[in-house]
Amino acid sequence: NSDDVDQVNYKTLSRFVMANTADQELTILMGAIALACKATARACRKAGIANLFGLAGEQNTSGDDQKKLDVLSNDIFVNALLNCHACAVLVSEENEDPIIVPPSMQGKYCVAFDPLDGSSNIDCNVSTGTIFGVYEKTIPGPGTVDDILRKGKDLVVAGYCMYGAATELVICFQGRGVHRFALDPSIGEFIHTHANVKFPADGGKKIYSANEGNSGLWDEPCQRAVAHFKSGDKPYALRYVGSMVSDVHRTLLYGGVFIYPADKKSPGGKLRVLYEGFPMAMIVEAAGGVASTGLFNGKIHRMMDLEPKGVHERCPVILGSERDVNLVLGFYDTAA
Ligand code: AHM
Ligand code: MG
Repeated sequence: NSDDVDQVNYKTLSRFVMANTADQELTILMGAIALACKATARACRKAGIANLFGLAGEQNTSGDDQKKLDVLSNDIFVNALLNCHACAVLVSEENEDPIIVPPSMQGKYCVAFDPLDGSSNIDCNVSTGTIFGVYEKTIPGPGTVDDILRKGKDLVVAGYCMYGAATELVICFQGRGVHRFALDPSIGEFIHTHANVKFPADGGKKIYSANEGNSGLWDEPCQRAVAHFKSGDKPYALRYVGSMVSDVHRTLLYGGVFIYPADKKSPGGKLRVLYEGFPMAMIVEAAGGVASTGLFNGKIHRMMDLEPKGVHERCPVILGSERDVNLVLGFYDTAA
């Protein structure tokens, strides 16, 4: 039976990667990312026992207090990526400056990542995740920041790993198809569970996901969109974890819309273009959804077309099923 087949014929991540690229360096890089995800998953699972909850006593680039697990997961990712010899430039949410890989260890890929996203959920054992985007270097010579300040549509790989009830890795190669892998802890391997994931065809469940506590500070179209979701006899459900990976993952599988708009406190939005916006935008579009910024710097942008000028730049985020993202964007058209 199929269970027996599954126990002799493992559809591992490395097997999938080898079948989807002839580039051995990319295969090695994906191995390093998978290793770092597994090590981070283990750290999250053991955090209570290993005294890993709480603050590390430092602040990151945004002035946020760093948690012990933020620091540990960042060290895990930086070490794995440096030592796989496949990278030239690394950008992490937790490091103010890009890390330029020394020539003796340099490869041709550049990785932007948020090692442990969803900081506010770390200490109460709610799902967190890693988000990453991989570019291939196009300019010859040592790595520079220009190798990674690129549009989202140039990504070679977009992915996230969710540290939830199960550890799940979702990846997309060059916008082609979205694939889900679940960590089988008994063999320590990511196993391919779902190919070519798509949003539910009809837009799926009617769910909106936003930190509505900030709604008084949003622009008027977002306020009206959410008022619309709540109106009538069959209002939308509100679901908001507060970890982007979990909120986007649910949106992808069930449908609906995730919004983190600009607000009066943060006029550029909260989420980061390179390692939050772009990878999620590529995955969402490849799954048949829409990823937009809403009105941002005078115009509504397809998120993947943004051209970041700084590695920690932010943007507003409206993403999800075509039905619901277009519904939100429609309120910009009708704005006076
Ligand atoms: P972080 O990188 O400091 O964890 O912030 C990003 C997180 C996202 O995961 C999530 O979508 C958002 O911040 C939640 O923000 P808020 O707490 O303002 O709702
Ligand atoms: Mg983050």
